[in-house]
Amino acid sequence: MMLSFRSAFTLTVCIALPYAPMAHSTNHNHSSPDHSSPDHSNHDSAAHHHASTMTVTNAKVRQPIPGRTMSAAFMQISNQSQQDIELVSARADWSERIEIHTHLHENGVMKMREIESLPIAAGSSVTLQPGGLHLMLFGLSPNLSTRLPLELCFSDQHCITIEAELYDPR
Ligand SMILES: [Cu+2]
Repeated sequence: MMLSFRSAFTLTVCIALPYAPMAHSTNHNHSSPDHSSPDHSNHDSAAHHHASTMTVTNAKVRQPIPGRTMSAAFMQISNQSQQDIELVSARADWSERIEIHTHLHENGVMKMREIESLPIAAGSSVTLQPGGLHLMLFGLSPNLSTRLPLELCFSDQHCITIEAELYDPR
């Protein structure tokens, strides 16, 4: 168990490094809101208010094991717009770095992998949960409050700030 965890962590760091220095500034320059989806020009005003179309429920941060500075966050993200939107980054002042992770089975071993973005199809929702998709939290502050503001940024260049609840799984 420990062995597979360590190797997954090493793998994660290797994948993460190229992206780390530019996490926020250059990630999603390609999607300009002015002409992102010409095909919905006939639709009504909803397309111009992306921020309110992403809703997050049941956001939780797992209390780290004492002495550790790494943990994970879980939540359900719903996309109520008429276009596919991706979660591209997350940040918080109580965590040095946050990555989007998924779990994969490889040779019977569960491994974590960083993914560059998390697609959420129009009108659907995605659940981040233990053993599956999650936000990986690195460099956690030693004294976390029970309610943790967390900023999520999406491919339509909108960011929302939600509040995650600290919970103890043990
Ligand atoms: Cu992870």
